[in-house]
Amino acid sequence: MFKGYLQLTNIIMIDLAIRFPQNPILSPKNLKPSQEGLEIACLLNPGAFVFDHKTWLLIRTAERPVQIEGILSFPILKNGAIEIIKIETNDPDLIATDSRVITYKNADYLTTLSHLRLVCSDDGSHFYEPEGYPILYGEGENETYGIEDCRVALIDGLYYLTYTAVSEHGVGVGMRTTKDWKNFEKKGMIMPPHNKDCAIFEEKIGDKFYALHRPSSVALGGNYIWLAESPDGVHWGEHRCLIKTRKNNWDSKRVGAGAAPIKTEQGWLEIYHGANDENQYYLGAFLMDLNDPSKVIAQSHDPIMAPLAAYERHGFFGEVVFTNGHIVKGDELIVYYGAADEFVCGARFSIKQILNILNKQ
Ligand code: MAN
Repeated sequence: MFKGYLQLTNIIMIDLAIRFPQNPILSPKNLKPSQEGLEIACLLNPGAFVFDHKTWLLIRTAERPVQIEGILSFPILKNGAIEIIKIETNDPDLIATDSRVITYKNADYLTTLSHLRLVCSDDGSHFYEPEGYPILYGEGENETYGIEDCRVALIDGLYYLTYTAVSEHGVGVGMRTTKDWKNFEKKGMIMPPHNKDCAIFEEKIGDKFYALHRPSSVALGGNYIWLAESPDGVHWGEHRCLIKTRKNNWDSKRVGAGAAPIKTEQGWLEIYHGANDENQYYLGAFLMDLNDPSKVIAQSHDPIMAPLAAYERHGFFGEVVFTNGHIVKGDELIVYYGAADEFVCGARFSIKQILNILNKQ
């Protein structure tokens, strides 16, 4: 049974997504763990880009040791090497109610350690691991709990990778750049904790770079989408709040940008995720002014995609559709997404159809 929004509306929902018939296009069993003793628990939330005439995905690959009854074990990075932490599941100091995160003796940990894996495809639906390209791992003290959910923006021949960098210090936005996907330049943490879901516009407006990002505020404020400007794509300022959560709606608890905004005649179209109080994740859309993206012109009232398919409802963390990667081909928007935090899937949308359902602000 669906919880929350879907139950409230009490209707059989359909959405605007035309799911790939071969979904999920990649599951944990399709790739090899990065080292012996680990298993891939989830393949999810791929960044997407075109390189060398192929479609590429940069997939969040979440690993953990093969679990043994009565013991919860998970990896962290220490001095570049993997260290396994083991806790007895009946330990009174352990809080493990969410499959993604645990609290032990007042410290928070992730149950899996994520790295980023490259796969490519000639047809956009059958992907394979190419030879000679690196796996991207967390590096340094801000990435000891892994790197996740990478957005890829191509600007003037340079790919900007913005990803979630996790460590005991918190969750922030890390950046690396590359031209050839073999050599990478590290730009460090560009937005400090708590921040994630950073999507850079693939074109400068005036002479400035723009990005959407999602700081979280615990007391005042919330999990809202903000806009920032930059002279060089690395250093960000002039932050402005654009999109807030909406009470009693599918995006009541948190919202966050998907991949780079899509340039249309009507404005910059952004696909975003929204989660409700039951932690169900949906996709929606909003439109920003072409010349001044701090002006939101329109937003979807209902989701454009809901976790309806079995592989979106059941998995590592069920009832989730989450995107941080897409490819645009004329009116066709191919959204790559993580389903139930466990599988990589694809869906097609018509950009015109999305624009048509947006409500003017
Ligand atoms: C949330 C979820 C997890 C993720 C952590 C850290 O708990 O999105 O999937 O691992 O944040 O980013």
